[in-house]
Amino acid sequence: MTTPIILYHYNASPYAWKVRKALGIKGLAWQSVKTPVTLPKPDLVRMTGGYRGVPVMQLGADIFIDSGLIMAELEARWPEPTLYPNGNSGLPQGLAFWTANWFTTCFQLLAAKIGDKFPDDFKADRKAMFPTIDIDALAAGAEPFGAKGAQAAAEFRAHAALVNEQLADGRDFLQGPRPSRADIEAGFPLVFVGHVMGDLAWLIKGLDRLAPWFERLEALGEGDRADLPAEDAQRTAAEAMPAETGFDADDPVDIAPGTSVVVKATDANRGEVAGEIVGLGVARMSVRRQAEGVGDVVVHFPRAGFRLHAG
Ligand SMILES: N[C@@H](CCC(=O)N[C@@H](CS)C(=O)NCC(=O)O)C(=O)O
Repeated sequence: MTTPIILYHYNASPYAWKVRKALGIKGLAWQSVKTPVTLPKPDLVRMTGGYRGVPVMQLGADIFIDSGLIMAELEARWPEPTLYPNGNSGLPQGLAFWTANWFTTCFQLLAAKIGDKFPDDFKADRKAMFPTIDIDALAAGAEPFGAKGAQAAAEFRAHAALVNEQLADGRDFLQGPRPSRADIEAGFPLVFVGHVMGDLAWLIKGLDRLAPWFERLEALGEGDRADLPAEDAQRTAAEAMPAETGFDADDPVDIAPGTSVVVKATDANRGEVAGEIVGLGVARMSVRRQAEGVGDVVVHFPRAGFRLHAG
């Protein structure tokens, strides 16, 4: 029996949309464990040990953090149809770092438009997670020129124009006739504005290739979703053994297998995960920990964007 794919997420999460779109391109069946939008997220945190971001994937007793690492694991285990047609596998993964930058304009736009209506618990939660984004100033609208959020909108359009330009020769998807990771990365800021804010048209006015391209992307679906109670996901982990992990002795970080560590994201306060380092490689690091009521799990993190701290 193949290991079921379990995704911890919520529908409005654009980062989770990326993974759902990868599942759609691959036509995979998967199980959905819903998390709240703000803390507390007990079912998620029980498995991760403290990371509170979304999406997170569980395969047996292995827990994968971050949309990029999740898609890499999906590609490794279910290679066809590929997310990387024509051998384009390196830089399309790197696009995640570009579109994460583009995505900051989306949150700024949201705060500028409706930040004054954010529920208090949501605002406090996001302030704690993104201490560098001043939601109140954005909501108050300190713009020297134009309407509230005008400069975030202009910056959004500058990024979106790159996608429009890539589509200029009439191709269906960014790398040709087949959808790829590049489409997923470039699509997710549009998801936020389209799904969460509900008004994409004005922002992409004049960028005429974007709407039909985004419709093609949406038409790829999300694979075959079934809801799963969190307790069933926990039972799956309890009955499984974590996979073996490699340990690169030449890693720039000088650390012995089994050392106690704490792992944290570098871009925002997404929580800390404490455990014993059991895997280290150029693309990922893995920490073994005990999940309450479940037993041993191994939590996998990408190297880019996460750091090891003394445990
Ligand atoms: N680098 C992470 C970023 C994930 C992220 O920012 N997720 C948002 C949801 S779209 C989040 O964690 N929001 C706070 C939360 O859900 O608690 C990834 O690619 O998975």
